[in-house]
Amino acid sequence: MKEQLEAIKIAASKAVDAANSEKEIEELRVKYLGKKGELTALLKQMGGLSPEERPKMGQLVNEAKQTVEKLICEKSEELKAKATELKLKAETIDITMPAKKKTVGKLHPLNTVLDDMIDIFQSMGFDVLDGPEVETDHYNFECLNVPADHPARDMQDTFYLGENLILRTQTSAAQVRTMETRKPPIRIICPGRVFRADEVDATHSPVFHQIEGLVVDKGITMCDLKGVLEQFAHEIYGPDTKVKFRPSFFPFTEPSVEVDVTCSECGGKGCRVCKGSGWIEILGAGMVHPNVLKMCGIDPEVYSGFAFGIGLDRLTTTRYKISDIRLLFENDKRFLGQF
Ligand code: 2U9
Repeated sequence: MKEQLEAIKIAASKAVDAANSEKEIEELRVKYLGKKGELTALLKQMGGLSPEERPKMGQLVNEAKQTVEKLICEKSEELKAKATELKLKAETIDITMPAKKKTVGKLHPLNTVLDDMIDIFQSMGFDVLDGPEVETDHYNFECLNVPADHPARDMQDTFYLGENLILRTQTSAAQVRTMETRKPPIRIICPGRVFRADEVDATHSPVFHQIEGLVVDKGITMCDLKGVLEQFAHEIYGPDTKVKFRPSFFPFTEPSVEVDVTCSECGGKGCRVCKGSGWIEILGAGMVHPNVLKMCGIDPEVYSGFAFGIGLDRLTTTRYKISDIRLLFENDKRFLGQF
């Protein structure tokens, strides 16, 4: 039995030495120390020994068990340490490596200009409103006093989605909807995308952006229109900018005006940008036509109002000296990254 015990100890020591994984170590623990293990089997055989030999042999088997247990524990610790070392090596971070560059997004130039304009009008007490891009003929044309034979209603100029359904050609429809639901005083601006079936070139796009405004109350006059729009022009182009109101015509306003400011490029002397005139047109405006007020459920005998429309895209291209309006819609990151 003693020889058997020695043989088991030698075999166990060799096997533990050769083991290379936690799994193998576990298998050896079962093989030698488990309930059906080789050393446990030896203990069971001790029944056949004489009463004098039994305690001696029992002690030897227990010592062997402790030795094998110790070998297994040490090897297990060694393997665990090796595994941790390998894991740490694999996860090593080289802190001297240059960091990956993080790119930060920027506002689209149209949004920068729009934000500035919203700030200016909000500081004058205007609310900002939104409306649907798909509109009915009724809200886009009918309520705005645009007659049935007006060229804007032609398929060539407007995108028709159905007999009465169109892509809005101006944001005015949102203001019509507001007049139907809100009582004066009304002081709102409606920024948004509008659509016209234009040929695409450096200055025209079938999709562009407008910011329209509307003020309706008792006693609103052309003086209010001039005051608000002059203030706007001074805030956008600087306090020394001269502002000129030229008579014009729109079906939805009467009287109507177009507003020019002194060219910011040449200061009014005349240059390539203003085509020698010294002036740049920035917006159209006028007193809301009584027919429009009536169609929106507002009594023109009691209330009056003024409205204006500003093209956002041209304002943006002139501010940033962008030569082609199409660049605003292509979303080329090389272009947008410059602003
Ligand atoms: C209501 C009544 C009247 C909005 C107005 C203009 C004049 C105008 C152009 C500017 C450049 C369009 O984008 S553009 O091509 N707009 O000249 N817009 S008055 O008049 C309104 C709006 C709403 C209820």
